Amino acid sequence: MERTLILVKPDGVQRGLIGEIIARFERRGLKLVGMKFIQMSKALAEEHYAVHKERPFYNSLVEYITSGPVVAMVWEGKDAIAAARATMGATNPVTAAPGTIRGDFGMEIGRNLVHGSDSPENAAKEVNLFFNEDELVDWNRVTDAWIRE
Ligand code: IDP
Ligand code: MG
Repeated sequence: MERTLILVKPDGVQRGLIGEIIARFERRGLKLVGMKFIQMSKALAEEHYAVHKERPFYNSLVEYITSGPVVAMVWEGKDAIAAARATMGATNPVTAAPGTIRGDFGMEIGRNLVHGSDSPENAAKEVNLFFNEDELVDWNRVTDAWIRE
């Protein structure tokens, strides 16, 4: 079973899209195992986006992600990372497919509503960055037999 870190970014929160965004992961069949509503510090943002440190948009990215509260979540499932990223859509909302979160609600790459881990290695790092082990809930979902073969 794979886990992925998902963030509803500050634009998603400010625009009242928290429920809409969570619903898409939930109804897809991913299982929620952790969730918190936080204001990210600059230090947390810099660590989270450390891989982008040399990119020209790094400073504005840190500013964006710290500009208001975010919802941080851990979702679990078979191929959770790829499934979540497919549900999110392409990084640039203009080219993201309709039906995806970014394709349905976004207009610009710098306001693309959600973050999702992109590999098992980064997912493990990001989950640890945002959550302590005791904040992740191990629970049985009664519908699993109808979601997984
Ligand atoms: P991802 O969020 O789809 O994984 P990444 O390439 O990891 O995309 O980029 C991280 C975030 O940086 C994006 O979600 C977006 O908010 C921002 N970003 C990426 N490329 C650009 C750009 O060219 N201009 C401005 N912001 C960008
Ligand atoms: Mg990324």
